[in-house]
Amino acid sequence: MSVRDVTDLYEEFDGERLPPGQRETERFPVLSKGGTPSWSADTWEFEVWGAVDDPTSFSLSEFRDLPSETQRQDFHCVTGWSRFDNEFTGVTFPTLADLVGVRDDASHVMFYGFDDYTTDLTLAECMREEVMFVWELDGEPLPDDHGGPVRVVTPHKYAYKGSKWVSGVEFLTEKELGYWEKRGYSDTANPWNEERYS
Ligand SMILES: Nc1nc2c(c(=O)[nH]1)N[C@H]1C(S)=C(S)[C@@H](COP(=O)(O)O)O[C@H]1N2
Ligand SMILES: [Mo]
Repeated sequence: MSVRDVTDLYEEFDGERLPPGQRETERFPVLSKGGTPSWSADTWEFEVWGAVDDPTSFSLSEFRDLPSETQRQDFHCVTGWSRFDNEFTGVTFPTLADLVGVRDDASHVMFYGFDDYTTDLTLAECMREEVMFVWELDGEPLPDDHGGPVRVVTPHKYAYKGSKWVSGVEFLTEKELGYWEKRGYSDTANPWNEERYS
């Protein structure tokens, strides 16, 4: 299976592979605002709504049947650790967006998690191949505490932009702030500019 390596995306941000103020860790720490929500494959549902032509909901098997790929990505947590070379398998944001048809008036996106998490990005920041909805890490099902069965990854941003336990995506016609963005974390979250707090 071929792996798309996007660990060089730091070049676009005129930075080093390890963003300023970060240290590399071999471990994969777990960071959640609360506990790990429980889920079942039978009732899991993912919804796409808002400024789209075809609002759609997916069962877990329908979602995993979407065209998928594996990418090698780095992961940067705003609290200061980075984990290199994670292999994530899933569907890219642009692929999902094409499927539902994004309306011309869509400008922003809100991601929702089953733990009542939310996080926002501009549509342009989402329409990148490395923004993915992933269900495998390093060839294994994504562990529950890392957001399984499906989470979002945003290697061009601090990792709070990637919702674990993702339950859906809303396309917005104006900006709204997510959980941490309302509580003082940066809305733009570029690790190479150290955009940690707003
Ligand atoms: N649904 C949800 N997603 C979330 C969080 C959360 O609490 N709930 N925490 C965020 C934060 S602050 C980080 S650093 C990463 C941590 O991912 P990890 O636990 O897999 O390391 O998930 C992000 N996504
Ligand atoms: Mo974080």
